[in-house]
Formats: sequence, C-alpha cells, structure tokens
Amino acid sequence: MAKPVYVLNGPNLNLLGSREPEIYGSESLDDVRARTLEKAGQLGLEIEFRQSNREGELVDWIQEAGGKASALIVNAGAYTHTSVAILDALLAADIPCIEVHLSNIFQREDFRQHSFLSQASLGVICGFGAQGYEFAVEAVAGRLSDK
Ligand code: CA2
Repeated sequence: MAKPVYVLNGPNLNLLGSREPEIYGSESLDDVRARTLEKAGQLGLEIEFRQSNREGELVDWIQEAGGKASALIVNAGAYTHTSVAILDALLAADIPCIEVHLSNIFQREDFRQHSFLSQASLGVICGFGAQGYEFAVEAVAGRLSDK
C-alpha cells in the first residue's frame, strides 16, 4: 500500500474559524482537513492530518513521517519562526516537505517574515487561506509522480 502524506499543523491552528477571520479565513481546521482529504482523494493520495500545540509532539510526528510517509505538508504556526528543532527533524526525515501558511507572512510583522522551516522545504505556499493546503497536495502529487 502507498505511504500516506502527513499534514501537520502547529499551535493554535485548532482555533481556526473562531477568531481573526480577516487574517486566517472563516473555515475551521475540520473544514481545512475536509478540503485536503477531498483534493488528495482526487489525486489518489492518502492523508494523515494532525494538529498539536506542542513542539515536541510535532518533532515526534515528523520523525514518524520519516519512516512512514511519502511526503510532508507542514503549517507549523508560530514555530515556523522559532523552531530549529522542527527544522532539524525535517532535515532528518529526508522526505519532500511543502511549507504552508494560511496568511501571507510576507505582508505581516517582521518576525513572521523569517521561516526556519523553508530551508528544509521544497517550496512555500502562503496567502491563499485553506486553498493553500489543496495547492500543497497538488505539489506533492506532482513531485511523487515525477519519481
Ligand atoms: O498563516 C499561517 O498559517 C500561520 O502559520 C499561522 C500562525 C502564525 O503564527 C504564523 O505566523 C502564520 C498562527 C495560527 C494561529 O491561528 C489562529 C486562528 C484563529 C485564532 C487565533 C489563532
């Protein structure tokens, strides 16, 4: 059986849809999950979709993905801008990773404009809200079919 694509979401993304809709949109994380699974189904990909508020749990899941997943889609939330531990885990996992952000981090505060994770990512999708997860699934599908 084909390996799944792990879609990992970081801190506070469980609050999606409850506030700051002007920045993050009005869809909940369950809505984002449904969109991601729908797109993946169309492209013949399996998805393992998770969220954690804890950095260490995200690191554990990235390590797990290194053995069990074909690729990673990661929105690490605020850890994007702080976490060398998540960067190191992505480098060690050694599978394709696409970094996603709902908001356009380059139009926001200076501290959001640097990502530790981009160094380990094939590319970054930001500013398209929940649709960005669908774009990431398409990017993964394209990359896996090239192999
Ligand atoms: O734009 C993104 O997807 C972010 O990764 C979201 C993070 C933020 O720290 C990054 O700079 C950019 C924050 C997610 C928090 O989401 C909330 C949603 C609703 C209410 C409160 C927080």
